[in-house]
Amino acid sequence: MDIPVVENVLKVNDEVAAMNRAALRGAGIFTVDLIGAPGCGKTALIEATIRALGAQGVRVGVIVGDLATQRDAARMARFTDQVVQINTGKGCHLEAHQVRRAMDRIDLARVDVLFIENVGNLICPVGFDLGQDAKVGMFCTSGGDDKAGKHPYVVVESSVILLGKRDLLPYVPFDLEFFRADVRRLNAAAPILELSATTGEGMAAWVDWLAAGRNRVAGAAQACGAQ
Ligand SMILES: Nc1nc2c(ncn2[C@@H]2O[C@H](COP(=O)(O)OP(=O)(O)OP(=O)(O)O)[C@@H](O)[C@H]2O)c(=O)[nH]1
Ligand SMILES: [Mg+2]
Repeated sequence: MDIPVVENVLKVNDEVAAMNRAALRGAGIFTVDLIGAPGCGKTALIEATIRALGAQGVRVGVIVGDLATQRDAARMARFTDQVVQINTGKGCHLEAHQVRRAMDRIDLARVDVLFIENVGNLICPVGFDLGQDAKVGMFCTSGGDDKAGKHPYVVVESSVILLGKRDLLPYVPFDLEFFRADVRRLNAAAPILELSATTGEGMAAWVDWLAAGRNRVAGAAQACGAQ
C-alpha cells in the first residue's frame, strides 16, 4: 500500500508556491516571508517599513496570518490599502494555497514589495514554501540571546536575519556576540540586521536591502516583458 501523505501535502504546496512565485515575479513584486516568534515585533516592523519605503515611492502590500482576529491587518491598514488577513484557526503556519487566495484580494499592479507576515512561530513556517523571494527570520532582544541557536532551521533558510527591539538592549540581558556567533555558525552568508521599529535605528540598512531586492525583481520582470 502506498501512503506518502506528508510528501504529497508538501508536493502540492510546492506546486502552488511555484504558481504564486511566477505571478508575483511576473508583476515585478519582491516578496518576503517574515518569520518570527509571537510578539517579536513583526507587525511593528512592517508598519515602520511601509512608511520608510513609502517615502521612497515604493508601495507595500501585506498578507498577514494569525490564528484569530484581524488586529494586525487593522494596524497595517493605516499605512496601506493592500492588506489581507488570513485566519488559520488552529494552523501554526501559512500554506501556499492560503497565500494564493489572499493574492486574489491584492491589486498586484499597485504593489512593489509584498510582505507575508507568517503566524508567530519559529518552527512550523520554515518548511512551507509560499512563493516568496526571501525568507527573513526575526528574533528580538527581549526574547533572549539563545533563540537563534535553538531554532536553527529558520536561521539556515533565511536570506537575512533580523534582531528587533534593539532599543531594549540596555535593559535586557542579551549577549550580542553570543547571538551573532550562533547565526554565523548556522548561516555565514546572511546579513544580520539589528534594528528597532520604535526608534528607527538600523532601519536604513533593512530598507536598502528591500529596495535592492525590489529593483532586482522589477528589472528581471521588465527584461522578460521586453523579450
Ligand atoms: N521597545 C520596542 N518594542 C517593540 C518594538 N517592536 C515591537 N515592539 C512591541 O512589541 C510588542 C509586539 O509587537 P508586534 O508588532 O505586535 O509583534 P508581532 O511579532 O507582530 O506579534 P504577533 O503577530 O502576535 O506574533 C508590541 O507591544 C510592540 O509595541 C521595538 O522595536 N522596540
Ligand atoms: Mg503581528
